[in-house]
Amino acid sequence: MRGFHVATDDEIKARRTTDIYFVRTRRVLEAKGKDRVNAVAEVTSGRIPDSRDWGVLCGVEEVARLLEGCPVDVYSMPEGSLFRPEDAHGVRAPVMLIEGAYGEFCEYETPLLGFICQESGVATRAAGVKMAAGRRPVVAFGARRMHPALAPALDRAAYIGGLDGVSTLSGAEAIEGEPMGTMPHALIIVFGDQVEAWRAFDEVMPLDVPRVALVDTYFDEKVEAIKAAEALGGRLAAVRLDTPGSRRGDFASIVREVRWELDLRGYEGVGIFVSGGLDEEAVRVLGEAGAGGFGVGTYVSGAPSVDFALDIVEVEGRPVAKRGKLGGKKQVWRCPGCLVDVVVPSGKPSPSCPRCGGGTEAMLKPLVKGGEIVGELPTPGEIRDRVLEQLGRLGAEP
Ligand code: PCP
Repeated sequence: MRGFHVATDDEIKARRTTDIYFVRTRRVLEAKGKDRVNAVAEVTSGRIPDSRDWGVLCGVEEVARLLEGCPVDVYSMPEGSLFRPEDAHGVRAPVMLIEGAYGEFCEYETPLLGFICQESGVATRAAGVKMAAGRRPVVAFGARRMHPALAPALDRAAYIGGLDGVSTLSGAEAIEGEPMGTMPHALIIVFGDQVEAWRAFDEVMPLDVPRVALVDTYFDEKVEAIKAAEALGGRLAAVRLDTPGSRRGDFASIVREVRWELDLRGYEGVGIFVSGGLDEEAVRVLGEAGAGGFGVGTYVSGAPSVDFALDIVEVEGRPVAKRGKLGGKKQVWRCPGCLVDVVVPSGKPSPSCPRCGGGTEAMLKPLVKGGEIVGELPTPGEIRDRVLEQLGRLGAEP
């Protein structure tokens, strides 16, 4: 009897989360002796949510694990690669290719797309938030808005996209880091007194836990922020504002006021951390108003998926395609400087960059060969660094 309504690793590997029409397709092909037909399929995106022209590819490691043991070859852009739906000439740019007997990988389409559609959606929104925050830290607070079974995956995607930390224990494990957080209103309400609660937190928590006092439970944020600074002095790292919507009004002005009053009293070293219903624009505006850190939940963990699709483009070496797609196996060549892509048929020479005339690099790299994982699977931290480096150049684009 299933405790929670989630598929296990074994069920996902056993294609129990596939769509029935793939099971029927395989049966028909087997019955007609066509399941061994060699096919090349490509994964492309239609559009990126939030009218962005770029996305962050996430979920590649899980695709490798999904197809491990399946006698196919997979080529993929590395996890954390920025991708665009089309190249510089408007040609759809594949982020992944699968090659083998179609009957072998037919039923993996659903879970494969599930991994990269949702996680790339989350990683892309996280990247947008991180670009808005700049150097100010952003922590993923969104696990409570999603099914808990997804907490490690969504926190990992948020971190890979550029967020600086995650709030759940399983998410922290997934990124090989420590969970981050402050204190909930519940702590203050149980104590019935802010100062008593802040002091108890300071007394009980190990020294490596930053003292971030929540300052919006009962009184005005300015008043509580000053109280917290006076109560904890030099041990107070920051105050958190999670002002309820009914009292939020002009949140930037509230942040500015708290900043002013703290500085006036010599607490320039006390940061201001804000959370609650934040999106990219709010992070940008509140950062300019003096906020030094952010907790972002729903906007990232509930990000819309990227609409990746998997399409067969070659059968037995012959180019094929449904309407709207281009036939034949392809390679995506990227100018490492300009991040501009050019798609050409596989086997053709590498083109020069249409923007700077410089050389280009092949983006679709071997990930799985005959069911064996051959591609590099970097750590989440290494992938995140790669994302931030690319975002830096994206931000610098003319
Ligand atoms: C929670 C947390 C963030 C919210 C949820 C998650 O607030 O502190 O503010 O972020 P989102 O709004 O971006 O989804 P509450 O549950 O109001 O408060 P508490 O911190 O006391 O749990």
